[in-house]
Amino acid sequence: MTGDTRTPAGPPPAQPLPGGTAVPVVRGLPAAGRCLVMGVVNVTPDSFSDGGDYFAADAAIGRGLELAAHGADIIDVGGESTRPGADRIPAAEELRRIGPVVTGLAAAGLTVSVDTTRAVVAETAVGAGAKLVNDVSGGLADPGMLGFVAAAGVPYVVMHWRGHSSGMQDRAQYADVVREVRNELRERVDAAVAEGIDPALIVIDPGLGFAKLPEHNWALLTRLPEISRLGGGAPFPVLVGASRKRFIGRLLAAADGTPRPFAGSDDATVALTALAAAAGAWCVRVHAAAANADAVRVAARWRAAGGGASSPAAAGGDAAGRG
Ligand code: PMM
Repeated sequence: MTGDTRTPAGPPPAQPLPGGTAVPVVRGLPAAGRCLVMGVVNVTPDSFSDGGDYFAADAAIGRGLELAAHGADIIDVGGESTRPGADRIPAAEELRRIGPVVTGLAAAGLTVSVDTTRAVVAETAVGAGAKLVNDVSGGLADPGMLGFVAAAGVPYVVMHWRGHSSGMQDRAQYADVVREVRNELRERVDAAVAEGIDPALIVIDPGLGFAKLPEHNWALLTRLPEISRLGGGAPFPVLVGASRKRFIGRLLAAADGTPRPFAGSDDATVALTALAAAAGAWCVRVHAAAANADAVRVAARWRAAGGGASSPAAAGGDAAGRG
């Protein structure tokens, strides 16, 4: 077991709420005193729920503006589909897809995140105004990624990942999913810090649906405070990406077992947003913003009134659960 790597910079500062609870603040990103909402713009022809809808740059920029108008605090722009089984695209194509969209949304004054595993794409996006690098591989896919992020000094999402989408579901094998995801995330955080990334700029993400079966996703969702501490120490901010994922469709399956299509899973996504935010999540990544923006406000008020886990730190390691 490795030690707490955040001692040089300490845990991320927290913003107090009326009830004594706190949500983490990440330097350079919005601080709202509540869980943030990240709206998704997939500039892809083949993403799971919205593939093809925003493939043209104008449509993607319009969608980003609409999500912001609906209450998204951050707009996450991605050019490569990560749905299970997806094949990779060349970096040049990924750059062609996201470049004008990041430029357009940043020029409009929005806080833009780039969803990429490639250093060259992250670098171009940050040059075009992106404020956050969201790397679903946690630095595993491209050996140049951690060095770039360290040099750029931008916030970085380290997601739990076990391999590219084409074969990842074969890797959904765990004896204790929470412990293993936590330990694997800690290894990636340690690697990021060793490359020079400021621990206060690191956000962690359990990677729902990435090398995970539904039962793995549910176990991770219910133990976010424990995951945020990576097994010990002060909590990292946690990003949760449950929106429209297949495990929700399976939960809501018809009587004959047919999974609910993603378009019918937005209400359940909102329910998960409220639960995750009440448990202390820093941000939720969602495809539809308005109802999720309401849900994070409900959760903030809930926490301020003393409901739910009081903070990730307070609840960490409480395996017995809370009543
Ligand atoms: N999920 C997808 C893409 N990017 N990024 C983070 N940090 N966390 C996630 O869970 C995540 C992600 C896949 O979802 P989509 O293709 O339906 O948008």
